[in-house]
Amino acid sequence: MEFTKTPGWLDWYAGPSRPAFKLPAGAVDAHCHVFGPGAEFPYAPERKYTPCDASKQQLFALRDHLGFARNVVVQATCHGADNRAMIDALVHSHGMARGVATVRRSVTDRELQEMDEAGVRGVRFNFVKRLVDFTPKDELMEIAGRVVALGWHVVIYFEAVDLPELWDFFTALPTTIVVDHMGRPDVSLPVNGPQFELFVKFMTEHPNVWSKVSCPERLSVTGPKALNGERNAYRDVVPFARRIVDTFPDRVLWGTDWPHPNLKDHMPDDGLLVDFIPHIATTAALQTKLLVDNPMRLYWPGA
Ligand code: 0GY
Repeated sequence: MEFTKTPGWLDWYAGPSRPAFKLPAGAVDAHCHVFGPGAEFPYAPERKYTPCDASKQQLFALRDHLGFARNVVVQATCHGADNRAMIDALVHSHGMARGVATVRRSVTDRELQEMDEAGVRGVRFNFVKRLVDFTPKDELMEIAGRVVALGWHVVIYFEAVDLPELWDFFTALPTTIVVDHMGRPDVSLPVNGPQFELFVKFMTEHPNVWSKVSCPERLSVTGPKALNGERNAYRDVVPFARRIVDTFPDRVLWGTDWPHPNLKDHMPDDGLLVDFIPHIATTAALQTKLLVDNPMRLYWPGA
């Protein structure tokens, strides 16, 4: 099937620079996606955007270029609950990728079991209104109750202003919870202001909550511009991500978010994104937890 990309939507950045920061051996890119290719894995009819294709081969080439060993491929909303493209990437990764799926309550136990065998380890609940239509919370709770038996976790994606309303639902989930992109704080507000304090409280009071300290390119107001010619892009996001890494070093993950859906203003150089890491995880010990120990514990326990 032929698909036409949503107008204004930027293509992912071909030819990323080589990072100056050398990733620790065994580093995991714990948040990335594949898109299609649409001719092989059609985009979902209910999607809110049509991306440009971003194949598993291109994802694996980026992994090798940047120096990662493994990927966690997260189901993107443009594929709805049709997980075939993501699962195909897992199956062709030779065990070097795990997945996070989107499922509906109609999913069968057998389908969940097959996903588990392919390497799926979680489901994603998305509350970002521009990306998805509303799914009733009782349906999501029912799904969480089923996947807990498989040892899976729930990935949640929401915006900071919505955390108060979602709090009771999130804190009732029976699984480990992984928050995408620190719950999307407004980084023009103070890092110790009420909005981000609520997120810190969420993690402090609930030891089953983890956070991806990823996506500075989406959160940043100052943008990719570096100071003094250094590779220090997205500086306004640093205090937020650094606070989470320093406070919860054993419950943080990092990912590129390649191929960066829905970006219109600028498309990040993934090499520059990797160079963001030492600004938020400032010691070798923190970097190893963020990039190796934590994702391995969650996605490849015992490996
Ligand atoms: C991300 C962020 C976004 C999109 C999706 O599944 C998706 O379509 O997650 C976004 O637009 O903020 O993590 O990929």
